[in-house]
Amino acid sequence: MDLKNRRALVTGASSGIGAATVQALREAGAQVAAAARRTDRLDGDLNLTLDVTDEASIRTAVDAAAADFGGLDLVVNAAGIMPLGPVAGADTTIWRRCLDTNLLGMMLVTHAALPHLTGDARDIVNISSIGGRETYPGAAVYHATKFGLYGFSDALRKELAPSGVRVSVVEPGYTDTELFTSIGDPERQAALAGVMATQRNLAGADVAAAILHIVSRPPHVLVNNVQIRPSIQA
Ligand code: 8X3
Repeated sequence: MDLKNRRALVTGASSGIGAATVQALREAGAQVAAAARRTDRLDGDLNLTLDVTDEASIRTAVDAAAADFGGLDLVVNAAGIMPLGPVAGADTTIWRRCLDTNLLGMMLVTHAALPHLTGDARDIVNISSIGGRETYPGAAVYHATKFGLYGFSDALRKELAPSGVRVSVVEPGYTDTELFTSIGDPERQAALAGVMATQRNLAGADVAAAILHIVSRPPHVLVNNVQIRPSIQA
């Protein structure tokens, strides 16, 4: 797969699907700006500090990537957290953080990047989840963000189609990442980690391979959504 001449920005690039995507895109020849709060863990051609809950940080990072590469062709919104726990009695500050990270952060990164998407093949890939289509008790706020991501992306795809910018949503199931321990109720996290340890989950690289497939299609092919899950989650 040859992605030479593609200039990419990946958020959430310090771990999990974001980090695997940085690696896969670079191996395919793309120039990659890796962005996250934890810059010591980044491995891009360009490493940028980015807190997606902070609009000024978003504008600074996106503008820096575009300035360094002379524009952008591809944005992968992979920053995300998953609070676990019931709605009743929840710490609502965590709700705000989840909405700001998973939903508003993705929207603002996209907004900041759009004027810089100047190449011939241009893509926005938003990382959702099986949890953007199906729900489980104890993850209501996470589901709200991922259902919201789907709605935003679906409408944006129609808005941008005439301009040639493609918008795709990737919906992974259980993936071995830090997502499940990102925030929230430690007991539920431990229970989920226990379940995940007993089964063969996706690796970040499995999801990155789906992203590479999407962005390497010829311009007349638009992949709306890819749902990908471990076989045991069928
Ligand atoms: C989390 C994956 O399968 O629990 O985004 O919804 S799943």
